[in-house]
Amino acid sequence: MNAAPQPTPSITTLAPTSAPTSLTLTRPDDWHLHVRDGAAMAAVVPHTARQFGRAIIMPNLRPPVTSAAQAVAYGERIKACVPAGVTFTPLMTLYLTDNTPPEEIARAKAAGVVALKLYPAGATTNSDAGVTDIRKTYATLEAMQRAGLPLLVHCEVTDPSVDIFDREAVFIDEVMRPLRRDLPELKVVFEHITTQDAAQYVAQADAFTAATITAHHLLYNRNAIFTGGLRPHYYCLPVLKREVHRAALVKAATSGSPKFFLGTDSAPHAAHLKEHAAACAGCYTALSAMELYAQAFENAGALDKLEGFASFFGADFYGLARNPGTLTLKREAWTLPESVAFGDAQLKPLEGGATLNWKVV
Ligand code: OTD
Ligand code: ZN
Ligand code: ZN
Repeated sequence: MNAAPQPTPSITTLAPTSAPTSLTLTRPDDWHLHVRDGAAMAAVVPHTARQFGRAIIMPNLRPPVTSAAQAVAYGERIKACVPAGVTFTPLMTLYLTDNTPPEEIARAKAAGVVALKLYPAGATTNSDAGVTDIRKTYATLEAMQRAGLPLLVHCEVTDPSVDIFDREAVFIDEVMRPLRRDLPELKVVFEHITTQDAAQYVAQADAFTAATITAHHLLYNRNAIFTGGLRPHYYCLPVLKREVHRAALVKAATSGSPKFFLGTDSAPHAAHLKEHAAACAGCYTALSAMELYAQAFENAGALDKLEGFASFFGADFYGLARNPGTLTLKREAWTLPESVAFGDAQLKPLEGGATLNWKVV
């Protein structure tokens, strides 16, 4: 059934006069982040390190990060981009392929790698080396289950005959349910959920299954991509869905359930490759991540639920200590820059040029 057309949600609403003017949280973590490499990485890492104590670093470089040794080297390159005096720890992941040897899991665990990432081949940016059939990886997944290393999953089928708006829901039945049946004690994170189907699936699953939710999927429905012209900065994968799904994600994120936690999926691309006939997928939100989440939670009247979502539940699921220290946001109108330097290119943050209500102090 088609819902009535909905306006694109405006991210800012007027706060009631009784609303808090500042918000102090245990220092949050970002459980899903892309930082790229080289000069691009040097431009974006400080944005995340300013707000978050840790971030799970996605391994979809070219070539992908497939071994423990590559992950350790990449982690060192990231640490070299953290501004002096700032404490920030990148949490490294490996890119699962059809050929990841089960023996790599012990090496990964020993090297401090925290998870492996499953990209169905062709599902998103730099996923060509991804998994063609999950059953090919079962010996490695069994080693992960034994080692307690979580599997992070981009949950979309890639069959071109499946409508792009249905790919997540179809993945639940075709891949997720069999996976959960075959490896019930493998910790699995359903990354960047975008549908009511996924929110319900995760809410009803057992404690071995959790999900991350991005700020952009909480703030916008798919109308945002088509408002006043084609808007490539709102294009990401999995693509924004209709309003009923956005509302379900807000309900999940603000429910207080420890199965849902913060993962920005901030995915920087040079502006000229976003504003292109074949625009790259990905929204850059790291520059104002906590400000965007605070707005989404405030719009839902649930600022009191932000700390669990941003600072507690992810660490608890991964079996890591919660961060020491705090982060304070102030209610203060400020204008997000339209663009920032990105190596030799420019990077346009989502909502660049807009006025935000919350500001990280
Ligand atoms: N989605 N873009 C990217 C990754 C994510 O699926 C994702 O995790 C990217 O550019 O790396 C995007 O739209
Ligand atoms: Zn993904
Ligand atoms: Zn991602």
